[in-house]
Amino acid sequence: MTQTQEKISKSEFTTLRHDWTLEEIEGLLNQPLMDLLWNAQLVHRHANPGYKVQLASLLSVKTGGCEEDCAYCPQSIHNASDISSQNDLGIDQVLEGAKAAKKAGADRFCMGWAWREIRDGEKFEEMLEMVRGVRALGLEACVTAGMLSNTQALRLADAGLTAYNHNLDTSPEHYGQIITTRTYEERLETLQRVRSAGITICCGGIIGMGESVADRASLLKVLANLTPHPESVPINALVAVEGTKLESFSQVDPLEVVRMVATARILMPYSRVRLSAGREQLGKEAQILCLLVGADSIFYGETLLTTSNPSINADRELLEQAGVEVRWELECE
Ligand code: SAM
Ligand code: DTB
Ligand code: SF4
Repeated sequence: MTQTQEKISKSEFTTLRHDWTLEEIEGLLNQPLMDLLWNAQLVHRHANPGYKVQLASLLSVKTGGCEEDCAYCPQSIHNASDISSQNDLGIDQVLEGAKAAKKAGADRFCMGWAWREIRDGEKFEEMLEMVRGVRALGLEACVTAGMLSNTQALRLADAGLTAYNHNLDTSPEHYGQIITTRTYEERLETLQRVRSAGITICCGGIIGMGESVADRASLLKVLANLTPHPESVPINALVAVEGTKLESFSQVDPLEVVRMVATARILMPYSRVRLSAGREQLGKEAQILCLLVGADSIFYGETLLTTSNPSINADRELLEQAGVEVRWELECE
């Protein structure tokens, strides 16, 4: 038995740790699949009894034209993706979207801005109003809009923002292959500002961008050693969009996503591990494995930001088949 397995089998499996080593995490990621699934399930069943799944809907408020050069992102001006120019959505449109998401059963409403960073002014005031409106509907509100200042974080907190999404995307070592216009350190500073303002952190990454298993372990190490752990951890599988620098990357093996989700669950027992982009390519069985071993949230609704996501009906069927509890009753109001 490896040292890691021994630790897990001693029913300390939901102890919160912030001192995971790279070797331990790689050991988990590389475990025989059956052992990893078993270990992750022990944690998942204990920390999240009932397999409840949070449904988070996404809406792109400001689409495309982003100055950052993220190699995977169709919204970057440095990529040649065909993002048809769209006007930014207004407060009413966003709140209509939030109402529809609530009616369809969503718990959280996430709003995205294709910005490198938040700038003060009319658009930020509108963002604050959107957050207030989403909260007034009784939904959790999440914003993803790039870097921010301390004052902006405090104003978002004051508006009632539940969570701020800012992903580390990959390991510190692989990061330079993917983004050159913003440093890893800047990302960590943004997360610290969000935390200091009292907003919960949604932070994860993407697999399938040419990284090694050691890179995946390294990303998970940074996440798991944040104190406290990020409250939400989105695990994205790359959606290789035409025109981006990663357009020719082949789809990641679904079992690699399962391994990443399972390991994230073991490392961060009480965080919400969100099975995020790339679900359409995963297939039903791999998604169910993810729900079994650690995913307790999905993005719900037919689009992510610019790419497609499984239909609401397909997700209802998936969750029903998996016997997973969700709150559909809202629809009947
Ligand atoms: N501009 C803000 C930022 O970068 O923080 C917010 C929006 S950005 C699109 C949010 C996250 O979506 C990225 O950090 C990345 O992890 C994920 N993402 C973007 N394009 C993706 C793709 N093609 N495949 C998988 N995940 C992607
Ligand atoms: C996250 O980690 N994934 C979501 C959300 N946070 C903002 C975004 C996925 C975007 C996938 C590509 C697109 O639709 O443009
Ligand atoms: Fe801009 Fe965010 Fe896309 Fe990077 S991931 S290009 S910051 S929208």
